[in-house]
Amino acid sequence: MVKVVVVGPDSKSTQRWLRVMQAALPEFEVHSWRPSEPAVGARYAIVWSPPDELFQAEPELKAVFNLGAGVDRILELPSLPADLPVLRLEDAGMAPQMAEYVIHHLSWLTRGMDTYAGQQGAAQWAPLPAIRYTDWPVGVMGMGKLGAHVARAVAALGYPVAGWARSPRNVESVDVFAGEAQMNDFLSRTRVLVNLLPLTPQTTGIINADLLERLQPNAVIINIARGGHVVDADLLAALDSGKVHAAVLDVFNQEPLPAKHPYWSHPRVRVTPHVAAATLEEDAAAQIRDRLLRMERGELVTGVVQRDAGY
Ligand code: NDP
Ligand code: OXD
Repeated sequence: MVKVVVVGPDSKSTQRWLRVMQAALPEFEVHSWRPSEPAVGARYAIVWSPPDELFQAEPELKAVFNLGAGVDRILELPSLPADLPVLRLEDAGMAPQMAEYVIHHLSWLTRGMDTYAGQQGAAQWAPLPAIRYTDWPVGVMGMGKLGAHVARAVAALGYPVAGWARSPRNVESVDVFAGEAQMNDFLSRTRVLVNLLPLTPQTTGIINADLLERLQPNAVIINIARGGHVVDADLLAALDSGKVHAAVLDVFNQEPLPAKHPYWSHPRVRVTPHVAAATLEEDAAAQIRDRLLRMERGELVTGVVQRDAGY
């Protein structure tokens, strides 16, 4: 039987995914592995934030499956062989969660729910003027599996929506801008910036003072991709100067976010603990099972990371 090894960042996560994958892959011999345990001799690895030693212990691997969409934490491992195919989850139930997260926070701000929450405390009945969607142009950075879905969902509500990607593409109801050459046009029409880029050398620190300055006044930042996209000092300065009205942050340069970090207590920052879209066990297992079976039959699969591009 072909051997598969399951490896998480700690033994609790490893055991959870071991049970899920043993149930989903009855045709394979599925084992767990932790550093200091004997090697499994696996052909495939299914991982989330694995220790670097995995790739020294398991030299026979033919492919590694990431239990998430973002592969930044795997690609940075020094022992990951340069030619080992890395596969990531594509949507796998995360896109609807992302859309719900963005729409929740967006409409909280645009419909004045903060104001109504304050009014309730004072038993005040004071309707605000109706929303004008054109006052809230939304721009989504990253038009991949998650970004394109979020952009379409927000556009369906009536907000003007643009997207930004590396290469031009068609996304229904969304104006897509591409590359450095069109970045300024994208930013200058955007008030609510949603980040769904992968973390790569090109996108690290992309949400910095220069980018924030190019957005429309009273901007809103919704970062649901990676903390490494944001230069925290620049975002805090833009919040304090009023250039940025509010920030909704799900991901951070250091996770868990340190207790003393200014984001926790900033009156116009909302913090959530990296939950914008969780990996769903059944969807992830079904997607990985389908790809494993295809690979064993020698067929092509989607979701293979372009190592030179970093996503
Ligand atoms: P995809 O790989 O499907 O899409 C990436 C998009 O970003 C593509 O449109 C790509 O352009 C664009 N892009 C990449 N590099 C650049 C660049 N230098 N300039 C402009 N555009 C660029 O990723 P997903 O949609 O699946 O996931 C996006 C990210 O979401 C993940 O990498 C992960 O970090 C994050 N995530 C966060 C979660 C959370 O809970 N907070 C959960 C899941 C994912 P092109 O189309 O031209 O290739
Ligand atoms: C992912 C994540 O990349 O959960 O899937 O952050």
